[in-house]
Amino acid sequence: MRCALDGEGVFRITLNRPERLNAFNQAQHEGLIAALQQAERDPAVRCVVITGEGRAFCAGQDLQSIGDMPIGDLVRRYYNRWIAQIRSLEKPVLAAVNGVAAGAGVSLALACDLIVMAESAAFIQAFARIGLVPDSGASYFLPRLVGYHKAMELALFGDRVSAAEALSLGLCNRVVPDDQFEPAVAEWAGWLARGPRAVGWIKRQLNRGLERSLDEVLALEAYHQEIAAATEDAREGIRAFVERREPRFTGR
Ligand code: T3D
Repeated sequence: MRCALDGEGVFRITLNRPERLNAFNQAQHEGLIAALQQAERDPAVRCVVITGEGRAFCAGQDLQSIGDMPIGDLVRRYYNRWIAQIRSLEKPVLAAVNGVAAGAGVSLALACDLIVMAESAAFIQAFARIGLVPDSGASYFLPRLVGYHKAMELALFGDRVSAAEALSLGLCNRVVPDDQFEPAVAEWAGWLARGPRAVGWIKRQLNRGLERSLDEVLALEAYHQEIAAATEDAREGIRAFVERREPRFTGR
């Protein structure tokens, strides 16, 4: 796992086991959990990018070194933990899917708030192909994104979904030619890092919107609007609109 924070507040987490297509072993799980904790605690971090080293994003569980831990414990202790961390982190998390993602590697991307795919990247719901079931949130994310029947097709057949098809299915936000991938990721990440204090509340609202009743979401929106309106960034945003210029947000 490699982590780097740039001057704009973009914290880049790079899965770094390219010889195994960045498949998860215990050290990689622990590295990702620690990196996400660091992103949560450090106020200088304004946006997180998760990507893979080499030609793959992530091939899911390392099938050559599952270790001694019972699989249920492995899922509960590691996969469930970092999926929940990504969703509850009140900072935007961008998946930069540089290459193929399989199994829990797809779930890692789908748990993120925005997904940019390189044109040559692909998603594979590999679980059933090896006799396992979707985990790490795949059963939650997939039907919400593509509908029940398409989710069943993807989960049961495990076919390779190209980046272009992923885009048309709503499984990613954007597909970029391979030679423009890094600049496109940097542009989006920089824009997110320069966003207002309200970004974390927007993320919380949309997550609640997936699960809660309309009444509960309306109440949460009203509460967040109260505290968002009291931030320096909201004052700056309104001032910038009146003065016909771009706002300069500071995250306060
Ligand atoms: O089990 C539990 O603990 C529960 C949790 C489950 C979560 C899951 O993620 S289950 C799903 C696990 N993942 C897979 O089933 C995907 C396995 N990999 C593939 O199907 C293919 O590698 C890809 C479609 C991703 C890419 O294919 P290709 O042809 O581009 O590459 P390759 O030749 O298959 O792989 C390149 C190397 O990476 C190769 O090693 P080698 O021969 O060069 O030494 C291959 O063994 C290795 N590799 C790829 N994926 C994994 C892997 N090694 C270990 N684990 C992997 N998942």
